[in-house]
Amino acid sequence: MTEESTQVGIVGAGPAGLLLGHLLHQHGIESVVLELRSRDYVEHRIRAGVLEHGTVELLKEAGVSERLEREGMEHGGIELRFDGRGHRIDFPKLAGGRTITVYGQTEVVKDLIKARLEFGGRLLFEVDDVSVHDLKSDRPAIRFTHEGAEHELRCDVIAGCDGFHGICRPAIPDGAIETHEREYPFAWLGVLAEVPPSTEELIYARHERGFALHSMRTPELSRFYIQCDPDDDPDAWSDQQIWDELETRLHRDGWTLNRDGPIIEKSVTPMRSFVTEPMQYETLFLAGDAAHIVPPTGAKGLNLAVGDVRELASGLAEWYETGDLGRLDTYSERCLRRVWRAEHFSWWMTSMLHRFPDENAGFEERLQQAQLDYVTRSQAAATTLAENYVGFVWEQDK
Ligand code: RFL
Ligand code: PHB
Repeated sequence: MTEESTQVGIVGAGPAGLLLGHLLHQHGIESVVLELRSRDYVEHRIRAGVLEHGTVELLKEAGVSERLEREGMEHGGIELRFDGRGHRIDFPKLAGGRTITVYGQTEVVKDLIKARLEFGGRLLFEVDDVSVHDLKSDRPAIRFTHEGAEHELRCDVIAGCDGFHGICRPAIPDGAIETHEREYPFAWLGVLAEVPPSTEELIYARHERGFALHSMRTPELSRFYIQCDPDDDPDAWSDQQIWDELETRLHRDGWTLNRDGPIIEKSVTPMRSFVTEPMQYETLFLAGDAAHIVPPTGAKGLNLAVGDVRELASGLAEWYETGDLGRLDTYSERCLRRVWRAEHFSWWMTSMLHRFPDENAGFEERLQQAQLDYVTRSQAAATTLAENYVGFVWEQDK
């Protein structure tokens, strides 16, 4: 077994792990990032597309925004579409001038991998049999195999950035953390299509057949989501069926859906809310999807992951620079306040826009209509949506 050491051992090269490694490097802290999948796989896994104002600012400060600034599409609002009509939520007007940027998570991941390799940071793809040990000691370890050889990496702390299905959270002993979970009785069929977007801004549509979302990646690539059954096989959805369903659910008088192009990717994503409390066990810190999941309706998952690692990097930097554990010790508390705000917002958006296969469906539907009516007519309600969508910031954090 090869023995190595570093300051921070990072499990997972998604946005959380890669950005943490980058921020630590900026503070002169060494890390090793270990990733289960291949580079090609993580660079092509299609996921989030909406970056909050604060996420964009952080990527700029971290010096990894060159392509984002060139190719990212800044949006000043979204459209809520229901009963065949559209209603715009104006972000800058309602949320203190702030906007969002549409830029694929895959692009963020590519930019972060490139930056890490440029500064010579260690990043191993296709590691296997990853396990964490001695979490209660001051030199915890990560064991793994890479290219057929066994390794042990000793660290000061371990960052569990290995997503919802990772190994870090399950390594925490029973009773040391609490989890809160809700599963929704529907899923999203996500589709990437080679057609120019039929809209300048994202459209969130509520329809009696279920929710639909029109998003985008580039001026030539559209991204769509359709509420579906969690057991649906994406391949059982024909292109024709997908386009017909989008056309029906996104219908608005005088608007046409550009459906003249191939669908190049489709997948089904389950919807859940999940929170781990606290997000730390001894020398193991959880960040991003390893610690919490939101349904994607609020576009919060990636942004929460970024918020966590910003907090973790500054806590670690303070500890290494001054020996003071104050900030690191309050990591979980600081994160969970932001996490629960996003959990509530994501649940609220999901509840307002989806069709619930429920025995109280009629009642639920009237409540949704009342809520949508309120959000699109009351400036106070629209402000709530806008300030959460662009990323809510507490007064003392400004
Ligand atoms: P990730 O991206 O899942 O990365 C975890 C990494 O860990 C690796 N891994 C391991 N590595 C080593 N050893 C092991 N044993 C390992 N087990 C796993 C995995 O291979 C992976 O590379 O988590 P991270 O970094 O916390 O990032 C979180 C985001 O990926 C996620 O929250 C977002 O994609 C959620 N999300 C959205 N978030 C937004 O902010 N805005 C959006 O518009 C948005 N849209 C979405 C979304 C998620 C979606 N899906 C597919 C769930 C739309 C969808 C459809
Ligand atoms: C996306 O473009 O992938 C996207 C946009 C908004 C969401 C979720 C996903 O709420």
